[in-house]
Amino acid sequence: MVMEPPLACSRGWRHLAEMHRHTHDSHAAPILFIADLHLDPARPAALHALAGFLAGPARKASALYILGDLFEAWIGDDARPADDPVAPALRALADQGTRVFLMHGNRDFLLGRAFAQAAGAELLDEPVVISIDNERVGLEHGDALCTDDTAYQAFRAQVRDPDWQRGFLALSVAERLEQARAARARSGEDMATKAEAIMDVNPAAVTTRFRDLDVARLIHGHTHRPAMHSLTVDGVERQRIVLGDWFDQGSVLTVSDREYRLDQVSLSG
Ligand code: LP5
Ligand code: MN
Repeated sequence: MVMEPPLACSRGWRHLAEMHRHTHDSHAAPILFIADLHLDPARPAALHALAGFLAGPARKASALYILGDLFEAWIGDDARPADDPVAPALRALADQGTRVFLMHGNRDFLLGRAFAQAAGAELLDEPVVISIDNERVGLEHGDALCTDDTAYQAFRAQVRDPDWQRGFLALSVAERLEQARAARARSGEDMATKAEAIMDVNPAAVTTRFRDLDVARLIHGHTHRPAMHSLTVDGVERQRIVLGDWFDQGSVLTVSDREYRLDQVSLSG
């Protein structure tokens, strides 16, 4: 008779296997994190800076984590431009030995397996827990932490629904572009009326996340407010690191020799 392993045990093994894929030693090689590049042909400076970063410092890293909003807008892998320079640049990095991980943001939640495969990258669900120097570290885009922004959270729930996504992806590219344009316009109007605090993370949501994931650090983007925050949760000192966007300059978090460093990257030259 074959005995089924108890559920908790099989979950445990899956969890261990997942952790193993994401176990890093920052003394061996740096681990890099970026987010919110909002790549768009209309802003070639960010694209150029990314290309330099991928062909330069990223090659010395063991892993590059891209925590959402790599693209300004993504309406489906089938609409990827034939001359897209991003996937080949990521693939070249992956091919020389840096593992590339890709997480969805609120602009590119429709990035799919076809893009990931072309980029030599692995798509990650969020939030995810990785291990760096034997410390648990949580990663997510950051939009889910903005719980005071109820209009956005309703929009998020809709567009993250698999049925909605299937319906949207079945539309023509022209129809999808039009809907994306309308959503951007509406979002811009709404944001102009929202208080800054509403568009930042909610402290209680942050506390809950630290508790649920049981992590020493949480790394995210989305708010475009780069910072390293210290906070205490359940009597334990923790750190929340917010990556910046790539509008006026780039933003890269490097973990090396146990040190966490948030640097700006020049977009010129
Ligand atoms: O992106 P950012 O940082 O500027 O603003 C976000 C929130 N806005 C969004 C909306 C996206 O920008 C829309 C573009 C998605 C790209 C293409 C995807 C595929 C198409 C989807 C088509 C429906 O994420 C903003 C937050 C802000 O961050 C800070 O956290 O406040 O949230 C909003 O502004 C949401 C609005 O308040 C409510 C929803 C508006 C959209 C309504 C849909 C209309 C579609 C019409 C189609 C016929
Ligand atoms: Mn975002």
